[in-house]
Amino acid sequence: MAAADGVSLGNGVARLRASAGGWALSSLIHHGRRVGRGGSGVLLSTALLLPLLTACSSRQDADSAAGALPIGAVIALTGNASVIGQDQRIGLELAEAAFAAGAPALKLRLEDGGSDEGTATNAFRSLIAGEVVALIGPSLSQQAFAVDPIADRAGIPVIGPSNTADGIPEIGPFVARVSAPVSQVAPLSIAAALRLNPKIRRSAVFFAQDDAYSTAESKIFQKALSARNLAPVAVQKTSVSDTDFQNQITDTLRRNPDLIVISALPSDGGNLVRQLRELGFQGTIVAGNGMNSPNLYPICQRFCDGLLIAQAYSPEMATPVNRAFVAAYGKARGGAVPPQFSAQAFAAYQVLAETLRSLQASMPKGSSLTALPRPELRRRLNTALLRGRFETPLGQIRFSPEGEVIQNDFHVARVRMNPDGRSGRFQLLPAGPQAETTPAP
Ligand code: 1QQ
Repeated sequence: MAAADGVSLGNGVARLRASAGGWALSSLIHHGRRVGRGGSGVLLSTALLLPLLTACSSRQDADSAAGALPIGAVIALTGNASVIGQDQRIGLELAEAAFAAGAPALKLRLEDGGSDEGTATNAFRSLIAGEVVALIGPSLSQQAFAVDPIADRAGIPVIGPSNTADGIPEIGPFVARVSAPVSQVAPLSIAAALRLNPKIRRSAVFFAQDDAYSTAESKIFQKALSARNLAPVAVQKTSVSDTDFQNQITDTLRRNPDLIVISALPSDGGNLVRQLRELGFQGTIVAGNGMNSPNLYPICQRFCDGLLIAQAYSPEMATPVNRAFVAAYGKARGGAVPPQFSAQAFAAYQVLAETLRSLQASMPKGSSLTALPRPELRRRLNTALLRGRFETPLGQIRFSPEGEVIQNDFHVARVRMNPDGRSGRFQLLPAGPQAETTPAP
C-alpha cells in the first residue's frame, strides 16, 4: 500500500518532514506483510523516505550518541575497484538517509576496504571490534573469500553488495548477498550480442586471472559461447594491474574474432576496450559485471560506445521504491541515473534496516532490540533476513536458505557515449525471449 502524504502509519514507522536539520522534502512508501514458515513469521515493512540528501544531520549524530545500532560497510574506496566503490558509497548513504526514521536507530559505519584482501581484512576486523550488528561488503569476490569467513566465524551477518562469483553464500551461514551470481546474469549479454548480430561466428575471451569474479565469470561466458557453437578461438589471461594489452590483442586479432568477451575490473577492462579499438577491432564487445559503472566512461572514452553489458538493475523499473530511489539519486547527483552498484548497495542496507525494524516491532512492549546481547541480536537478524521478502530498487528480492539472492529481473544494456567522449549512458535493450533467462532457484 502506498501512503498518501500526511497519513500517519503504524508499525513503528515514523514520518519525517522537511526540517531545519537539512532534510529535503520526503515522501513515504509503506508496505507490510507477514512472511515466514510455521508461525515464525516476521512482519516486514518498507519505509522509504526520499530524497534525503544530507547524509548526516545533527539529529542523526544525536541518534548515534543515543545508541544507534552500527551497520558496518567495507567498500573499495581506493585501488583498482574504487570506481565501483564510489557508486556503492552513494547507494549506502542514500539508504542510511532513507531509513533514518524509526526504531531502532541505525548508523552507517563506512570503511575503505581497498581493492585487495589485506585492506578489507583490516576494515572487517576494525568494524567487528567496533561491535557492528552486521556488515555490508566487501566490494570484490576476491576479497569476500578472504574476509567473509572472519565475520561468519564471529556470527556477524554479512551482505555482499556486489560479490557475484559462484560460492559466496556457501562461505557460511551468516553470509548472504543481494548481487545475483555471474551464472545467472552473464549469459544474457551473449544472447543479446547474438540477437543484435546473428552473423557472429568467432569469439575470443579475455579475463583477469588474478581476480575471483573475473575467473568465475569467464568460465560462465565460455560455457555460454560453447553452447552456441562459438567456442573461443583465443582465451587470453590478463591481470587486474595490467595497463598494456598490446601482445594479447595482436595475438587475438590475428585469429579474426567478431566477438570479444571481457571479464575484468574497470581500469584494466576499460583500457583493454580502448586498446582493442585503437588496434582496429571493429566487432562486438561484451563486458562483464566488473565494468558495470558509468565511471568506466572516462577510462575507455569514446571507445566504450557500443559495449554490451548485462545488469541486475534497471533504473526504468516502475515500482514505487525504485522511482523513489531514482529520484533521490538524481537529486543527489545532478540528475544522473543510478547505476547497478548504487542500487545493490542501497538494497544491501535496506534488507538489514527493514529486518531490524521488523524485529523491533515484534519485541514485547517496552523492550528494545538494542538491549539484546549483540550475539543474540545478530543471530535473530540473520535468521529473519533469510526469511524476508524485500521490495527494493532491484525489484522484489528474497534469499535461499543458503543466502543466495532470489531475484526475477535482469537486463542488458548498450553503452551510448556522448559526443564529448567522456560521458554516456547505459541504454537498456528490449528484453529477449524468456527462455534465455535462467530461472531463479
Ligand atoms: C565481484 C564483482 C565485482 C566486479 C563487483 C565489484 O562482481 O568481485 O564479484
